[in-house]
Amino acid sequence: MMNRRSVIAVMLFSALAMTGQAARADKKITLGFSQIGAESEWRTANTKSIKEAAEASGINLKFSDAQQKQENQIKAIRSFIAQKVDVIAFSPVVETGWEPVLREAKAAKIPVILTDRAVNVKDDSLWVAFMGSDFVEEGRRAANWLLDHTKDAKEVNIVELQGTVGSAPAIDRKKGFEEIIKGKDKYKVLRSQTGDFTRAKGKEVMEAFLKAEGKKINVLYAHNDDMALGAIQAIEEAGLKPGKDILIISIDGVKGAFQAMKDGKLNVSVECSPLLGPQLMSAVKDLVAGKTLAKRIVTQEGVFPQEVAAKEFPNRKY
Ligand code: GYE
Repeated sequence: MMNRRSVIAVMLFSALAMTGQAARADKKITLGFSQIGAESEWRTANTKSIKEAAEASGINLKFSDAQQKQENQIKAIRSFIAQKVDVIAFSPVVETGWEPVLREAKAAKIPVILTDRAVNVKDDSLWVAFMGSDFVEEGRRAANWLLDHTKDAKEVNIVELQGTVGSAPAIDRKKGFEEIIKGKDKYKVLRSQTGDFTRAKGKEVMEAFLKAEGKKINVLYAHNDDMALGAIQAIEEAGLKPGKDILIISIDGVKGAFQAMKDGKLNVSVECSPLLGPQLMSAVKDLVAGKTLAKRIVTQEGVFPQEVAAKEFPNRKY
């Protein structure tokens, strides 16, 4: 049996604990987010989605732009740890090299959510959830479109513009595409090089492809729309017709790509949604409320060929 003193003590303690909880519920959640950069239309839309969703959900967002450098992302994450944010989220520019900083976050008991791109670390307990697209599947979708549209062709010579070296979307989009064309002899990848996901590099590398292979090229597979848009310029400057002389397949589904499809210069874009903001904010709130997140949260996406571009254009949100 408890004596009166301990009863009072227990009551006092619970009252204090309750005020503590109420105070915690009222306290604004702080989220540290390390973005890759502003390399593409996709990235710009992703940043906008995250900033708007944070604002709408009353989350205090500390946003940092790494200008496509891993070292800047590591610095940003370290500074979030020093500032004792509630949750850290980041879109890792490359897959490897994250263990030390993720261990520091874990030691500080700050949960880490990966958005858009995955990491390649042995210890999966270093991050709580990964939300984003299935890039291997996007690569397969791109190749399946090609198979469907080159049934009668005897020879299909492809050039590939890869994304950032070592990044999850570049590795996986290459893998998914190769998986589908593998063993089908008429499909040959003549050249494959990185265009770093930017328009300028996409143009530059396509110029080099054209110089080396000229009219042999039947297809361009670009790991994102921006590189395809840059390449379209290079193709036109070489006196060829993009979308006709060279079939062009890309990934993302940004407005610029829809415009190019409406103009007949791009043949298809496989959708990859950058609108991860709302999903991220609700995951952050769930985490702070003590809920367990699904380890893998996949985005729902489609494929948009040229024929539907004009009809879909007004519905596009990025
Ligand atoms: O496809 C590309 C961007 O990680 C899915 O990064 C993202 C990719 C996107 O720069 O345009």
